[in-house]
Amino acid sequence: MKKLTLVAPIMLAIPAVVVSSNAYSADAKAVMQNLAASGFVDVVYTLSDGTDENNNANNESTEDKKFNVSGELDLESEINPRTALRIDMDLSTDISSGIFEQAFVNYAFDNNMKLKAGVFNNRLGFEREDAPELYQVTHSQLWDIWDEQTSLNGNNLAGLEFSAQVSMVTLIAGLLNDRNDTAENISIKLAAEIKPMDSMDIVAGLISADEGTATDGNAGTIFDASMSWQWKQLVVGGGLLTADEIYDLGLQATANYAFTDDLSGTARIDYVSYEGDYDNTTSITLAALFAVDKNLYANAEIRLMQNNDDAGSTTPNPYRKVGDGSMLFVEVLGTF
Ligand SMILES: [Ca+2]
Ligand SMILES: [Ca+2]
Ligand SMILES: [Ca+2]
Ligand SMILES: [Ca+2]
Repeated sequence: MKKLTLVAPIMLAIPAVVVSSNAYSADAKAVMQNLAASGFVDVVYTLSDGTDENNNANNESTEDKKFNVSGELDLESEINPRTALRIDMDLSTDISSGIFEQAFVNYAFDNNMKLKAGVFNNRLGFEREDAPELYQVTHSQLWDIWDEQTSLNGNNLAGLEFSAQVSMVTLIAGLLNDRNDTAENISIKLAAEIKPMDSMDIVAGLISADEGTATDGNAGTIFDASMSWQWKQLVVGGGLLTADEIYDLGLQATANYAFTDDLSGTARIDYVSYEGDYDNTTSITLAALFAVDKNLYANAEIRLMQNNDDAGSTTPNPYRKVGDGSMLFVEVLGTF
């Protein structure tokens, strides 16, 4: 689901070791020799008609006419043919900067059985974590629900994930820290990735969590199923999500068409219905992605959002992921 193929990470220049050869073990040397660095810088300019979610007490948009800059520095190393390490650091100017997005050890028992330990991306859901992996600028409401229902930065999990591949099916079982970081609780993940053909991916599964009280914002166990399918220059895909509490049903569909090697267009619709008398929320996105140069991309998105609390509730929907209006995003993305 990468929006454009990213080049292989460049090798990090490692200064020559001048101390005695005993200073590093053979394993540590191998780690350094196999170290690869990659990352990105993401600049987004936002225009809002003033009715988005990010309004202050005077009902003015706090995102309107603002530049938002974030980035990431990733390191990856293969210690030996069976074992790989990866660290992704999220960087920005706010308090979530310098925090692990991912930090894990991946051990392969053989070609088909693997164990991952640490902090890592949640593979459930259609959309991936980072800007270079998205066709448009914003994440869908379904990804935003996963983000909110995981206490770590983004849609990420901490613990162990064991996977076993049998033919076209990979089964995944995870023993995780509680998704909401509730004391003395754990979360269990059960999922399957199915690849019926090269051009198609299907992922379905659940992550358990304690639903807590009716008002704590914890949605409990979430079930998610998504698929993507590529046919020539067209990629279509989408997903659905449901939870014990709060979210009755989330739906999302995306289509991306590559007009040329450098230019693609994307249309996305998402929809969420909620428990109780809150109205559903819908958004429609149209986006264009242009490769300006190698490793340099420009993206523009207009997002139309509907959130009309008219189902009889006098309190605004506290769980909604979009406002009621329209926003325009222009993005410059550099990768290395
Ligand atoms: Ca990342
Ligand atoms: Ca990230
Ligand atoms: Ca999160
Ligand atoms: Ca709850």
